[in-house]
Amino acid sequence: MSDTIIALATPPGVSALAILRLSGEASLDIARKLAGDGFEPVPRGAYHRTLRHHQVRLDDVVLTYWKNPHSFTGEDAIEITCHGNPLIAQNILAACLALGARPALPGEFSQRAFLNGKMDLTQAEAIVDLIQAGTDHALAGAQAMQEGKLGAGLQTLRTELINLLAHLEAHIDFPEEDISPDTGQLFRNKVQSVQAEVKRLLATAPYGRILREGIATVIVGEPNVGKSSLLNALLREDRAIVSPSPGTTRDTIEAECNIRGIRLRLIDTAGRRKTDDAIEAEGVRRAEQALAKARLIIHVIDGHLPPPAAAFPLPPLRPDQLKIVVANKSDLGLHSEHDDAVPASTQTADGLAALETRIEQILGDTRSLEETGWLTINARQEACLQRANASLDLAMEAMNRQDPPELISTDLRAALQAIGEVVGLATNEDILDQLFKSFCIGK
Ligand SMILES: Nc1nc2c(ncn2[C@@H]2O[C@H](COP(=O)(O)OP(=O)(O)O)[C@@H](O)[C@H]2O)c(=O)[nH]1
Ligand SMILES: [Mg+2]
Repeated sequence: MSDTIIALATPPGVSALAILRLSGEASLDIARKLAGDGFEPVPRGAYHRTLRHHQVRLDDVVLTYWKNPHSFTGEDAIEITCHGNPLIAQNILAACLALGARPALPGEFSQRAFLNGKMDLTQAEAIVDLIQAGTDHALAGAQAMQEGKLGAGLQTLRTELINLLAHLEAHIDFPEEDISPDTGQLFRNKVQSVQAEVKRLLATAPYGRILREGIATVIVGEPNVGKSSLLNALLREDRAIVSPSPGTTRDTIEAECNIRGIRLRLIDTAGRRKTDDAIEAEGVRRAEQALAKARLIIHVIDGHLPPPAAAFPLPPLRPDQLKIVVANKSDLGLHSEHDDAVPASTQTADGLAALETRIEQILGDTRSLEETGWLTINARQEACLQRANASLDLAMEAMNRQDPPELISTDLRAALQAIGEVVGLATNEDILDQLFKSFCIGK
Protein backbone atom coordinates (compact mmCIF):
# COMPACT_ATOMS: atom_id res chain seq x y z
CA MET A 1 0.00 0.00 0.00
CA SER A 2 2.98 2.34 0.29
CA ASP A 3 3.15 2.74 -3.50
CA THR A 4 1.92 6.00 -4.89
CA ILE A 5 -0.61 5.39 -7.63
CA ILE A 6 -1.94 7.53 -10.45
CA ALA A 7 -4.77 7.26 -12.96
CA LEU A 8 -6.94 9.36 -15.19
CA ALA A 9 -10.28 9.80 -13.40
CA THR A 10 -12.16 11.23 -16.38
CA PRO A 11 -13.02 9.42 -19.63
CA PRO A 12 -10.27 9.33 -22.26
CA GLY A 13 -11.00 11.67 -25.13
CA VAL A 14 -11.32 15.37 -25.77
CA SER A 15 -13.16 17.42 -23.15
CA ALA A 16 -12.92 20.79 -21.45
CA LEU A 17 -11.02 19.38 -18.49
CA ALA A 18 -9.42 16.12 -17.46
CA ILE A 19 -8.62 15.01 -13.93
CA LEU A 20 -5.70 12.86 -12.84
CA ARG A 21 -5.70 11.37 -9.40
CA LEU A 22 -2.50 10.75 -7.45
CA SER A 23 -2.62 8.92 -4.12
CA GLY A 24 0.07 7.71 -1.72
CA GLU A 25 2.98 8.93 0.39
CA ALA A 26 4.91 10.46 -2.50
CA SER A 27 1.98 12.42 -3.96
CA LEU A 28 3.00 15.80 -2.60
CA ASP A 29 6.63 15.20 -3.46
CA ILE A 30 5.79 14.35 -7.06
CA ALA A 31 3.53 17.40 -7.35
CA ARG A 32 6.34 19.59 -6.01
CA LYS A 33 8.76 18.25 -8.59
CA LEU A 34 6.35 19.23 -11.35
CA ALA A 35 4.98 22.48 -9.90
CA GLY A 36 8.25 23.85 -8.50
CA ASP A 37 9.82 23.75 -5.07
CA GLY A 38 7.77 26.63 -3.74
CA PHE A 39 4.64 24.48 -3.80
CA GLU A 40 3.55 24.32 -0.15
CA PRO A 41 -0.19 23.68 -0.29
CA VAL A 42 -2.54 23.69 2.65
CA PRO A 43 -4.88 20.70 2.85
CA ARG A 44 -7.95 21.05 0.62
CA GLY A 45 -6.40 24.06 -1.07
CA ALA A 46 -6.59 24.45 -4.83
CA TYR A 47 -3.62 25.99 -6.65
CA HIS A 48 -3.22 27.26 -10.17
CA ARG A 49 0.27 26.20 -11.34
CA THR A 50 2.23 25.43 -14.47
CA LEU A 51 3.62 21.90 -14.48
CA ARG A 52 7.03 21.25 -16.04
CA HIS A 53 9.07 18.09 -16.37
CA HIS A 54 12.74 18.34 -17.41
CA GLN A 55 12.06 21.98 -18.29
CA VAL A 56 9.33 20.93 -20.73
CA ARG A 57 6.03 22.65 -20.09
CA LEU A 58 3.26 20.09 -19.53
CA ASP A 59 0.20 22.24 -18.88
CA ASP A 60 -1.44 24.94 -16.87
CA VAL A 61 -3.32 23.05 -14.18
CA VAL A 62 -5.19 23.28 -10.89
CA LEU A 63 -3.69 21.16 -8.12
CA THR A 64 -5.88 20.18 -5.20
CA TYR A 65 -4.18 18.79 -2.12
CA TRP A 66 -5.86 16.26 0.18
CA LYS A 67 -3.85 15.44 3.30
CA ASN A 68 -4.22 12.06 4.97
CA PRO A 69 -6.44 10.89 6.51
CA HIS A 70 -8.96 13.38 5.15
CA SER A 71 -8.90 12.26 1.54
CA PHE A 72 -10.96 9.77 -0.45
CA THR A 73 -8.34 7.03 -0.04
CA GLY A 74 -7.27 8.10 3.43
CA GLU A 75 -3.76 8.74 2.04
CA ASP A 76 -2.05 11.92 0.89
CA ALA A 77 -3.57 12.71 -2.46
CA ILE A 78 -3.29 15.28 -5.23
CA GLU A 79 -5.85 15.90 -7.92
CA ILE A 80 -4.53 17.42 -11.09
CA THR A 81 -7.10 19.18 -13.24
CA CYS A 82 -5.62 19.82 -16.66
CA HIS A 83 -6.93 20.76 -20.10
CA GLY A 84 -9.00 17.95 -21.54
CA ASN A 85 -6.62 16.87 -24.27
CA PRO A 86 -5.72 13.17 -23.92
CA LEU A 87 -2.16 13.97 -25.01
CA ILE A 88 -1.72 16.47 -22.17
CA ALA A 89 -3.18 14.03 -19.64
CA GLN A 90 -0.89 11.27 -20.94
CA ASN A 91 2.19 13.51 -20.68
CA ILE A 92 1.38 14.45 -17.08
CA LEU A 93 0.72 10.80 -16.26
CA ALA A 94 4.05 9.78 -17.84
CA ALA A 95 5.88 12.48 -15.86
CA CYS A 96 4.35 11.22 -12.59
CA LEU A 97 5.35 7.66 -13.47
CA ALA A 98 8.90 8.84 -14.18
CA LEU A 99 8.91 10.47 -10.72
CA GLY A 100 8.03 7.20 -8.98
CA ALA A 101 4.26 6.73 -9.15
CA ARG A 102 2.82 3.59 -10.71
CA PRO A 103 -0.40 3.18 -12.70
CA ALA A 104 -3.37 2.38 -10.48
CA LEU A 105 -5.10 -0.96 -10.91
CA PRO A 106 -8.85 -0.97 -11.57
CA GLY A 107 -10.69 0.02 -8.40
CA GLU A 108 -7.46 0.57 -6.48
CA PHE A 109 -8.44 4.00 -5.11
CA SER A 110 -11.67 2.55 -3.72
CA GLN A 111 -9.82 -0.50 -2.41
CA ARG A 112 -7.43 1.75 -0.49
CA ALA A 113 -10.36 3.79 0.83
CA PHE A 114 -11.91 0.56 2.10
CA LEU A 115 -8.67 -0.80 3.58
CA ASN A 116 -8.03 2.53 5.31
CA GLY A 117 -11.46 2.38 6.92
CA LYS A 118 -12.91 5.33 4.99
CA MET A 119 -15.93 3.26 3.99
CA ASP A 120 -17.30 -0.24 4.34
CA LEU A 121 -17.56 -2.64 1.43
CA THR A 122 -21.20 -1.82 0.67
CA GLN A 123 -20.26 1.86 0.34
CA ALA A 124 -17.40 1.01 -2.01
CA GLU A 125 -19.77 -1.07 -4.13
CA ALA A 126 -22.26 1.80 -4.10
CA ILE A 127 -19.73 3.94 -5.96
CA VAL A 128 -20.01 1.61 -8.96
CA ASP A 129 -23.80 1.68 -8.71
CA LEU A 130 -23.76 5.47 -8.43
CA ILE A 131 -21.72 5.86 -11.59
CA GLN A 132 -23.72 3.31 -13.55
CA ALA A 133 -27.26 4.10 -12.35
CA GLY A 134 -29.51 4.45 -15.40
CA THR A 135 -32.74 5.51 -13.67
CA ASP A 136 -33.71 7.73 -10.76
CA HIS A 137 -34.64 4.69 -8.69
CA ALA A 138 -31.28 3.04 -9.27
CA LEU A 139 -29.64 6.34 -8.36
CA ALA A 140 -31.67 6.68 -5.16
CA GLY A 141 -30.67 3.14 -4.15
CA ALA A 142 -27.00 3.79 -4.88
CA GLN A 143 -27.13 6.98 -2.83
CA ALA A 144 -28.80 5.26 0.10
CA MET A 145 -26.13 2.57 0.07
CA GLN A 146 -23.34 5.10 -0.29
CA GLU A 147 -24.65 6.94 2.75
CA GLY A 148 -24.11 3.69 4.61
CA LYS A 149 -27.75 2.78 5.21
CA LEU A 150 -27.22 -0.90 4.41
CA GLY A 151 -24.04 -1.01 6.50
CA ALA A 152 -25.81 0.63 9.45
CA GLY A 153 -28.73 -1.81 9.25
CA LEU A 154 -26.35 -4.74 9.19
CA GLN A 155 -24.40 -3.33 12.13
CA THR A 156 -27.62 -3.35 14.16
CA LEU A 157 -28.11 -7.01 13.29
CA ARG A 158 -24.52 -7.82 14.25
CA THR A 159 -24.90 -6.08 17.60
CA GLU A 160 -28.06 -8.07 18.24
CA LEU A 161 -26.30 -11.34 17.38
CA ILE A 162 -23.29 -10.45 19.53
CA ASN A 163 -25.60 -9.82 22.49
CA LEU A 164 -27.32 -13.15 21.93
CA LEU A 165 -23.97 -14.89 21.73
CA ALA A 166 -22.81 -13.24 24.97
CA HIS A 167 -25.97 -14.49 26.61
CA LEU A 168 -25.36 -18.04 25.37
CA GLU A 169 -21.72 -17.94 26.37
CA ALA A 170 -22.69 -16.92 29.89
CA HIS A 171 -24.98 -19.89 30.03
CA ILE A 172 -22.21 -22.19 28.77
CA ASP A 173 -19.89 -20.88 31.49
CA PHE A 174 -22.50 -21.15 34.26
CA PRO A 175 -24.67 -24.08 33.21
CA GLU A 176 -26.14 -24.44 36.72
CA GLU A 177 -28.10 -21.22 36.12
CA ASP A 178 -31.02 -22.61 34.20
CA ILE A 179 -32.46 -20.55 31.38
CA SER A 180 -36.06 -19.98 32.34
CA PRO A 181 -38.66 -20.86 29.67
CA ASP A 182 -39.33 -17.11 29.42
CA THR A 183 -35.75 -16.31 28.59
CA GLY A 184 -35.74 -19.16 26.09
CA GLN A 185 -38.74 -17.72 24.27
CA LEU A 186 -37.30 -14.21 24.33
CA PHE A 187 -34.07 -15.54 22.89
CA ARG A 188 -35.92 -17.35 20.13
CA ASN A 189 -37.90 -14.19 19.29
CA LYS A 190 -34.74 -12.18 18.97
CA VAL A 191 -33.14 -14.70 16.63
CA GLN A 192 -36.36 -14.68 14.65
CA SER A 193 -36.40 -10.91 14.31
CA VAL A 194 -32.78 -10.91 13.09
CA GLN A 195 -33.75 -13.53 10.54
CA ALA A 196 -36.82 -11.56 9.47
CA GLU A 197 -34.60 -8.58 8.65
CA VAL A 198 -32.14 -10.80 6.76
CA LYS A 199 -35.08 -12.18 4.75
CA ARG A 200 -36.40 -8.70 4.06
CA LEU A 201 -33.02 -7.71 2.63
CA LEU A 202 -32.83 -10.92 0.59
CA ALA A 203 -36.20 -10.07 -0.92
CA THR A 204 -34.71 -6.88 -2.38
CA ALA A 205 -32.21 -8.85 -4.49
CA PRO A 206 -34.48 -9.38 -7.53
CA TYR A 207 -35.13 -5.62 -7.63
CA GLY A 208 -31.41 -5.03 -7.25
CA ARG A 209 -30.90 -6.97 -10.46
CA ILE A 210 -33.66 -5.00 -12.18
CA LEU A 211 -32.29 -1.64 -11.07
CA ARG A 212 -28.68 -2.46 -11.86
CA GLU A 213 -29.02 -4.49 -15.04
CA GLY A 214 -32.48 -3.72 -16.39
CA ILE A 215 -34.95 -6.29 -17.62
CA ALA A 216 -34.46 -8.18 -20.85
CA THR A 217 -37.76 -7.49 -22.61
CA VAL A 218 -38.81 -8.78 -25.98
CA ILE A 219 -41.65 -7.51 -28.17
CA VAL A 220 -43.06 -10.40 -30.19
CA GLY A 221 -46.10 -11.14 -32.32
CA GLU A 222 -47.21 -11.78 -35.87
CA PRO A 223 -46.13 -9.50 -38.69
CA ASN A 224 -47.82 -6.11 -38.99
CA VAL A 225 -49.53 -6.03 -35.59
CA GLY A 226 -47.57 -2.92 -34.54
CA LYS A 227 -44.52 -4.27 -32.67
CA SER A 228 -42.12 -1.72 -34.10
CA SER A 229 -44.69 1.03 -33.52
CA LEU A 230 -44.87 -0.04 -29.87
CA LEU A 231 -41.09 0.01 -29.50
CA ASN A 232 -41.05 3.54 -30.86
CA ALA A 233 -43.92 4.57 -28.60
CA LEU A 234 -42.21 3.23 -25.48
CA LEU A 235 -38.94 4.90 -26.47
CA ARG A 236 -40.76 8.06 -27.53
CA GLU A 237 -38.60 8.18 -30.63
CA ASP A 238 -38.64 6.75 -34.16
CA ARG A 239 -36.16 4.01 -33.69
CA ALA A 240 -37.56 1.11 -35.73
CA ILE A 241 -38.97 1.30 -39.23
CA VAL A 242 -42.76 1.07 -39.25
CA SER A 243 -44.42 -0.01 -42.45
CA PRO A 244 -47.76 -1.35 -43.68
CA SER A 245 -45.97 -4.16 -45.51
CA PRO A 246 -45.57 -7.27 -43.35
CA GLY A 247 -42.05 -8.54 -42.77
CA THR A 248 -40.37 -5.11 -42.56
CA THR A 249 -38.41 -5.80 -39.38
CA ARG A 250 -35.99 -8.54 -40.29
CA ASP A 251 -33.38 -8.18 -37.61
CA THR A 252 -33.77 -7.67 -33.88
CA ILE A 253 -33.54 -4.03 -32.79
CA GLU A 254 -32.33 -3.25 -29.28
CA ALA A 255 -32.86 -0.14 -27.22
CA GLU A 256 -33.01 0.82 -23.55
CA CYS A 257 -35.96 2.60 -22.06
CA ASN A 258 -36.97 3.80 -18.65
CA ILE A 259 -40.51 2.85 -17.61
CA ARG A 260 -41.43 4.53 -14.31
CA GLY A 261 -37.89 4.25 -13.05
CA ILE A 262 -37.44 0.68 -14.24
CA ARG A 263 -34.87 0.03 -16.91
CA LEU A 264 -36.03 -2.19 -19.76
CA ARG A 265 -33.63 -3.57 -22.33
CA LEU A 266 -36.14 -3.73 -25.17
CA ILE A 267 -35.79 -5.92 -28.22
CA ASP A 268 -38.10 -5.50 -31.20
CA THR A 269 -38.26 -8.62 -33.34
CA ALA A 270 -39.30 -9.80 -36.77
CA GLY A 271 -42.92 -10.95 -36.95
CA ARG A 272 -43.24 -14.63 -36.18
CA ARG A 273 -44.50 -16.56 -39.19
CA LYS A 274 -43.48 -19.29 -41.59
CA THR A 275 -41.67 -17.76 -44.51
CA ASP A 276 -39.67 -18.79 -47.57
CA ASP A 277 -37.62 -15.61 -47.54
CA ALA A 278 -34.18 -16.59 -46.21
CA ILE A 279 -33.48 -13.20 -44.59
CA GLU A 280 -36.88 -13.01 -42.94
CA ALA A 281 -36.49 -16.63 -41.76
CA GLU A 282 -33.21 -15.66 -40.08
CA GLY A 283 -35.05 -12.73 -38.47
CA VAL A 284 -37.69 -15.11 -37.13
CA ARG A 285 -34.95 -17.40 -35.80
CA ARG A 286 -33.40 -14.42 -33.99
CA ALA A 287 -36.81 -13.51 -32.61
CA GLU A 288 -37.05 -17.02 -31.12
CA GLN A 289 -33.61 -16.59 -29.57
CA ALA A 290 -34.52 -13.23 -28.05
CA LEU A 291 -37.74 -14.77 -26.76
CA ALA A 292 -35.81 -17.54 -25.04
CA LYS A 293 -33.51 -15.05 -23.31
CA ALA A 294 -36.16 -12.54 -22.26
CA ARG A 295 -37.49 -12.08 -18.76
CA LEU A 296 -40.48 -10.02 -19.84
CA ILE A 297 -42.41 -10.83 -23.01
CA ILE A 298 -44.66 -8.21 -24.56
CA HIS A 299 -46.88 -10.14 -26.95
CA VAL A 300 -48.53 -7.77 -29.41
CA ILE A 301 -51.69 -8.80 -31.22
CA ASP A 302 -53.94 -6.92 -33.59
CA GLY A 303 -56.79 -6.14 -31.21
CA HIS A 304 -59.37 -5.27 -33.82
CA LEU A 305 -59.13 -8.69 -35.45
CA PRO A 306 -60.35 -11.94 -33.88
CA PRO A 307 -57.53 -13.93 -32.25
CA PRO A 308 -55.49 -15.47 -35.05
CA ALA A 309 -55.60 -19.19 -35.65
CA ALA A 310 -52.56 -20.33 -33.71
CA ALA A 311 -50.37 -21.10 -36.68
CA PHE A 312 -47.29 -20.03 -34.82
CA PRO A 313 -48.04 -20.19 -31.08
CA LEU A 314 -45.61 -18.76 -28.52
CA PRO A 315 -43.52 -21.42 -26.81
CA PRO A 316 -44.56 -22.14 -23.20
CA LEU A 317 -43.23 -19.63 -20.66
CA ARG A 318 -40.40 -20.58 -18.32
CA PRO A 319 -41.22 -20.11 -14.62
CA ASP A 320 -39.11 -16.93 -14.47
CA GLN A 321 -40.70 -15.39 -17.54
CA LEU A 322 -43.49 -12.83 -17.41
CA LYS A 323 -45.88 -12.00 -20.21
CA ILE A 324 -48.12 -9.08 -21.08
CA VAL A 325 -50.46 -9.24 -24.07
CA VAL A 326 -51.11 -5.94 -25.82
CA ALA A 327 -54.18 -5.68 -28.05
CA ASN A 328 -52.94 -2.95 -30.38
CA LYS A 329 -54.87 -0.85 -32.90
CA SER A 330 -57.70 -0.25 -30.42
CA ASP A 331 -58.47 2.90 -32.43
CA LEU A 332 -59.94 0.61 -35.09
CA GLY A 333 -62.22 -1.00 -32.51
CA LEU A 334 -61.58 -3.92 -30.21
CA HIS A 335 -62.60 -7.49 -30.85
CA SER A 336 -64.34 -8.82 -27.76
CA GLU A 337 -62.13 -11.88 -27.37
CA HIS A 338 -59.02 -10.14 -26.01
CA ASP A 339 -60.08 -10.05 -22.38
CA ASP A 340 -56.77 -10.38 -20.58
CA ALA A 341 -54.93 -8.11 -22.98
CA VAL A 342 -54.07 -4.46 -22.38
CA PRO A 343 -55.92 -2.53 -25.11
CA ALA A 344 -53.72 0.11 -26.69
CA SER A 345 -53.18 2.13 -29.79
CA THR A 346 -49.70 3.20 -30.72
CA GLN A 347 -51.32 5.56 -33.17
CA THR A 348 -53.40 7.56 -30.68
CA ALA A 349 -51.26 6.66 -27.62
CA ASP A 350 -54.39 5.41 -25.87
CA GLY A 351 -53.64 2.68 -23.36
CA LEU A 352 -49.89 3.26 -23.29
CA ALA A 353 -49.97 4.64 -19.74
CA ALA A 354 -52.03 1.60 -18.68
CA LEU A 355 -49.42 -0.62 -20.32
CA GLU A 356 -46.68 1.09 -18.34
CA THR A 357 -48.70 0.55 -15.17
CA ARG A 358 -49.12 -3.12 -16.07
CA ILE A 359 -45.36 -3.45 -16.62
CA GLU A 360 -44.73 -1.83 -13.24
CA GLN A 361 -47.25 -4.15 -11.55
CA ILE A 362 -46.13 -7.39 -13.13
CA LEU A 363 -42.60 -6.76 -11.94
CA GLY A 364 -43.92 -6.80 -8.42
CA ASP A 365 -44.81 -4.64 -5.49
CA THR A 366 -42.28 -1.86 -5.29
CA ARG A 367 -43.92 0.11 -2.51
CA SER A 368 -41.85 -1.40 0.28
CA LEU A 369 -38.71 -0.50 -1.67
CA GLU A 370 -39.89 3.03 -2.12
CA GLU A 371 -40.02 3.30 1.66
CA THR A 372 -36.41 2.24 2.00
CA GLY A 373 -35.30 4.61 -0.74
CA TRP A 374 -34.88 1.81 -3.32
CA LEU A 375 -32.07 0.29 -1.28
CA THR A 376 -31.43 -3.14 -2.79
CA ILE A 377 -28.68 -5.70 -2.31
CA ASN A 378 -26.36 -6.90 -5.07
CA ALA A 379 -25.38 -10.47 -6.00
CA ARG A 380 -22.37 -10.63 -3.67
CA GLN A 381 -24.34 -9.28 -0.72
CA GLU A 382 -27.15 -11.70 -1.52
CA ALA A 383 -24.77 -14.68 -1.41
CA CYS A 384 -23.49 -13.63 2.05
CA LEU A 385 -26.99 -13.06 3.40
CA GLN A 386 -28.17 -16.39 2.05
CA ARG A 387 -25.46 -18.07 4.12
CA ALA A 388 -26.50 -16.00 7.14
CA ASN A 389 -30.11 -17.05 6.60
CA ALA A 390 -29.17 -20.74 6.34
CA SER A 391 -27.17 -20.51 9.59
CA LEU A 392 -30.09 -18.82 11.34
CA ASP A 393 -32.35 -21.65 10.12
CA LEU A 394 -29.92 -24.13 11.68
CA ALA A 395 -29.85 -22.15 14.93
CA MET A 396 -33.66 -22.16 15.09
CA GLU A 397 -33.75 -25.91 14.46
CA ALA A 398 -31.10 -26.49 17.13
CA MET A 399 -33.18 -24.48 19.61
CA ASN A 400 -36.31 -26.43 18.72
CA ARG A 401 -34.44 -29.66 19.38
CA GLN A 402 -33.16 -28.15 22.67
CA ASP A 403 -29.60 -28.81 21.56
CA PRO A 404 -26.84 -27.75 23.95
CA PRO A 405 -26.04 -24.02 23.78
CA GLU A 406 -22.60 -24.75 22.30
CA LEU A 407 -24.24 -25.96 19.09
CA ILE A 408 -26.63 -23.01 18.86
CA SER A 409 -23.70 -20.71 19.44
CA THR A 410 -21.81 -22.23 16.48
CA ASP A 411 -24.70 -21.47 14.11
CA LEU A 412 -25.16 -17.93 15.41
CA ARG A 413 -21.44 -17.32 15.01
CA ALA A 414 -21.61 -18.47 11.40
CA ALA A 415 -24.52 -16.07 10.79
CA LEU A 416 -22.56 -13.23 12.41
CA GLN A 417 -19.56 -13.98 10.21
CA ALA A 418 -21.66 -14.05 7.02
CA ILE A 419 -23.37 -10.74 7.84
CA GLY A 420 -19.97 -9.22 8.62
CA GLU A 421 -18.71 -10.24 5.19
CA VAL A 422 -21.36 -8.08 3.54
CA VAL A 423 -19.70 -4.95 4.93
CA GLY A 424 -16.23 -6.41 4.43
CA LEU A 425 -15.38 -7.60 7.93
CA ALA A 426 -13.04 -10.58 7.83
CA THR A 427 -13.55 -10.90 4.12
CA ASN A 428 -11.06 -13.07 2.29
CA GLU A 429 -8.35 -11.05 0.50
CA ASP A 430 -8.80 -12.83 -2.83
CA ILE A 431 -12.50 -12.00 -2.80
CA LEU A 432 -11.67 -8.35 -2.14
CA ASP A 433 -9.13 -8.28 -4.99
CA GLN A 434 -11.65 -9.84 -7.32
CA LEU A 435 -14.34 -7.40 -6.31
CA PHE A 436 -12.30 -4.24 -6.78
CA LYS A 437 -10.97 -5.49 -10.13
CA SER A 438 -14.50 -5.16 -11.48
CA PHE A 439 -14.31 -1.39 -10.88
CA CYS A 440 -12.83 0.78 -13.60
CA ILE A 441 -9.43 2.40 -13.52
CA GLY A 442 -9.31 5.72 -11.71
CA LYS A 443 -12.10 4.79 -9.31
N1 LIG B 1 -54.70 1.96 -36.89
C1 LIG B 1 -53.55 1.63 -36.32
N2 LIG B 1 -52.51 1.24 -37.06
C2 LIG B 1 -51.35 0.92 -36.46
C3 LIG B 1 -51.22 0.99 -35.03
N3 LIG B 1 -49.95 0.59 -34.71
C4 LIG B 1 -49.33 0.30 -35.88
N4 LIG B 1 -50.18 0.51 -36.94
C5 LIG B 1 -49.88 0.28 -38.35
O1 LIG B 1 -49.67 -1.08 -38.59
C6 LIG B 1 -48.68 -1.27 -39.58
C7 LIG B 1 -47.59 -2.19 -39.05
O2 LIG B 1 -46.92 -1.54 -37.99
P1 LIG B 1 -45.48 -2.00 -37.50
O3 LIG B 1 -45.16 -1.27 -36.26
O4 LIG B 1 -44.50 -1.93 -38.62
O5 LIG B 1 -45.80 -3.52 -37.17
P2 LIG B 1 -44.79 -4.75 -36.93
O6 LIG B 1 -44.67 -5.46 -38.21
O7 LIG B 1 -45.49 -5.60 -35.90
O8 LIG B 1 -43.51 -4.21 -36.44
C8 LIG B 1 -48.16 0.11 -39.95
O9 LIG B 1 -48.81 0.54 -41.12
C9 LIG B 1 -48.59 0.96 -38.76
O10 LIG B 1 -48.81 2.32 -39.13
C10 LIG B 1 -52.35 1.41 -34.27
O11 LIG B 1 -52.33 1.49 -33.03
N5 LIG B 1 -53.47 1.72 -34.95
MG1 LIG C 1 -41.64 -4.43 -37.18
